[in-house]
Amino acid sequence: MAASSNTRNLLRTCPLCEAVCGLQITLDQDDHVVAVRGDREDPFSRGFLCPKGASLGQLDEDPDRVTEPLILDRATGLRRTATWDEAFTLIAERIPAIAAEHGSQATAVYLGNPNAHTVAGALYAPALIRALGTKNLFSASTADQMPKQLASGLLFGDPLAVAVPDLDRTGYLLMLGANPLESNGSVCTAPDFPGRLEALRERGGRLVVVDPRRTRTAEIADEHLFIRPGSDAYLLFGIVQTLFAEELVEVTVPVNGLDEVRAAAAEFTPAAVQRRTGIPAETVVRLARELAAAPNAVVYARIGTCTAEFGTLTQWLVDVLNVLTGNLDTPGGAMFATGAALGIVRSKPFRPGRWRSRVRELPEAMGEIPVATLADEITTPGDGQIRALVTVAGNPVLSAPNGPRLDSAFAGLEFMVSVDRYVNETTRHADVILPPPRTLQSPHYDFALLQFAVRNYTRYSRPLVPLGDRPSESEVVARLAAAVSGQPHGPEALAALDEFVIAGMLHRAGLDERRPELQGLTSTEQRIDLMLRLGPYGAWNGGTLELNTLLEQPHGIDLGPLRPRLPDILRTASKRVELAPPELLADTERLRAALTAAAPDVVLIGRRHLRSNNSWMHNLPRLVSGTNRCTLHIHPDDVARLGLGEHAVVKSAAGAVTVPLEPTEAIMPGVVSLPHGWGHGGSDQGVAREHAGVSANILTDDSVLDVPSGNAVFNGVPVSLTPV
Ligand SMILES: Nc1nc2c(c(=O)[nH]1)N[C@H]1C(S)=C(S)[C@@H](COP(=O)(O)OP(=O)(O)OC[C@H]3O[C@@H](n4cnc5c(=O)[nH]c(N)nc54)[C@H](O)[C@@H]3O)O[C@H]1N2
Ligand SMILES: Nc1nc2c(c(=O)[nH]1)N[C@H]1C(S)=C(S)[C@@H](COP(=O)(O)OP(=O)(O)OC[C@H]3O[C@@H](n4cnc5c(=O)[nH]c(N)nc54)[C@H](O)[C@@H]3O)O[C@H]1N2
Ligand code: SF4
Ligand SMILES: [Mo]
Repeated sequence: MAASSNTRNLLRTCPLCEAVCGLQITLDQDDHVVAVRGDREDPFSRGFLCPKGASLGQLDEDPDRVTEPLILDRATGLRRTATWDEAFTLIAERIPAIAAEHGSQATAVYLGNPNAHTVAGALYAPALIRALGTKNLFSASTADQMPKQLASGLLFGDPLAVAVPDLDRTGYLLMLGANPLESNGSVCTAPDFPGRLEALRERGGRLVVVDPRRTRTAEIADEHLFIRPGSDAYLLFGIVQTLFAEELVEVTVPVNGLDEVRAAAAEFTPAAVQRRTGIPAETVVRLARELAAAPNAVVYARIGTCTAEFGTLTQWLVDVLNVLTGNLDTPGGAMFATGAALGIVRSKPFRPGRWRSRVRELPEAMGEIPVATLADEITTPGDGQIRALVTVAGNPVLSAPNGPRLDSAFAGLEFMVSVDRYVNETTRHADVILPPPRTLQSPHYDFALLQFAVRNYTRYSRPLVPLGDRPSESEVVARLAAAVSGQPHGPEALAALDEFVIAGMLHRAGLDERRPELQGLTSTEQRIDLMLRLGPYGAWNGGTLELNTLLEQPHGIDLGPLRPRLPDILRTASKRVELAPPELLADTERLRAALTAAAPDVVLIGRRHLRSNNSWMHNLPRLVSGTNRCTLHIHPDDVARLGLGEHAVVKSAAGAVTVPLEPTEAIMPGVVSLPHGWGHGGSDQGVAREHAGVSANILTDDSVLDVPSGNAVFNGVPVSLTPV
């Protein structure tokens, strides 16, 4: 549709999930969104759009969102609006004082998921962490993909070197614990994931889905295998064992540790693991043969297998299998993307566990401490107890295990700041809430997600709507960083920080004198320009890309299919893939011990729905309308066996909830599923409150972790069910 005289069509990347779809947004003369369509000329997303992307306009101007800084009066529990100066001045009074009295370890940061989708999160949150000078860094990563990053760090020497399935060229995809028909894909950036799976099948390829539920993705697969929650490492070990036993191993990349892997797998024969997984031994043997025989094949596993008791072992075995079948770093196998913007250049091999958390002595990974121990660090007295917390784009009360414990821990903080667009279950505890502007007022570049893309691609979007007199989110976070470290925290803090970063990058590249050549309207854009120029395709690195190239091609630029990256991408000391890292071999003991453990009668897992996104899209009537989504999926046999009615009380070691049941044969007997991100009873969001639901993280247990990564365990939680 052409824009009428009163409207205009603009282009922007969708920031709502990892699929990075190009959008064409129609705005009226007052900058309100009239329509959102998929951008057909985007070479990567080719017009794909999902219901969330279509709702971007309503989300952007949700009447319940926060538009001005809010300051909480703790005595009355009331919030008042404040000016930006007032808000930053209060922060500058409080946080440096707490750090001066109790040390910088008394401060902490929690970064939530949308930081992976904002320029502010990518470019300015690191400055905030540095400014606080604390090792108390927590994020949604330890409730999500940390096991994958830890395994990649140990295998390849770099936790950012994550191999993704080469979806468009593979002939065989074994997918575990992912449901891209609802999620649109994760740690595998692939707009129109459903269409790409369809294309795989159309070209004669095979899709096998392993999931305790027959999901929408399982429905379109050639084969679906039900698996007992938390047992994927056993299944993958069974396949590894078969490959060795049948001499099907064919390694095509330089590796160390092959013999150690063979020895570790020896006892996990398909027959030995079948009781634990529920998958017959002959199926495991067949999967091994199929993976070995396919001209190209790839194993991909996601959140269902990460947020589980053996998350890191599972993620490790995924790439072990990709290596053993000759499918790592080859077209149609598991490959590494080449993002256009210069990322973090690691010189030394990745090493986890450089320090431990204070209370539970959990190892750090990538500078982070597990979010599952955030409540411990706030509530346990002593030197280094967290007294001040900054959250940016996160809702850990609903997203972290044992959320109610965090809820009361946050209430006991001396001072809390949240950068967020809503007053929600987490930010209601904040002394100061600093809102980001509208999404359409923010620039967009996918620094992280394009490193995990199934095709090399780049796209930059300028803000579509002017900021007016309010700060960008980048400025908010830059000023916050200044305020917490006692620096001048006016608007000039943003350019000052950018100049500092740009000068450092230019200096390291030996290009100091080229500062005047950087382009862009803002200092943020000049940083992006520099990252593009120094990146793998960059004008200052033998290529042609710079910000202007991207501005001239607003639909995005296709940079071609994934290319082999080994050995350059390796940061291991040996410059080989370290197939048998000692940390992971050690953890196989835990797996071995659990092989014969008694299985709980019923276990809980999660699930996602296309119209929902974690905890923060439940305030849009068009996304929450229709049937209640916060129901417990349960097999009808279990309903009968346990004598349940329409509702049940679900109890775990951590807590109990009452939920409506949704009996379905699409879930295994002995497994129940509840989506997370609900439980908005105390929310300030009117629509979300009407569709409150209950939080799955009342049931999840913060004392149970994936040991190597410290990642939260959301799947395979033992529960009992009783009638209401
Ligand atoms: N039981 C269970 N728990 C889970 C999961 C599960 O599968 N099961 N999944 C886990 C996973 S994978 C994740 S990633 C985490 C997510 O954990 P979190 O990131 O803590 O939670 P979200 O619900 O994504 O909250 C995002 C917050 O960012 C705010 N926000 C949205 N856009 C912006 C923006 O542009 N700027 C700013 N400043 N704020 C913004 C929203 O209002 C909301 O408060 O949850 C985890 N928790
Ligand atoms: N619509 C929508 N899209 C989203 C999100 C959302 O909330 N809603 N969240 C975004 C985020 S933050 C993330 S991280 C991604 C996640 O993206 P995905 O990884 O695709 O997430 P899910 O759709 O939850 O699919 C996980 C699947 O794992 C299965 N599962 C549970 N336990 C096990 C197990 O032990 N073994 C196996 N093999 N399977 C298991 C579940 O039944 C479920 O079908 O989605 C992103 N996209
Ligand atoms: S799939 Fe993800 S990126 Fe694409 S329109 Fe939907 S929410 Fe946006
Ligand atoms: Mo996530």
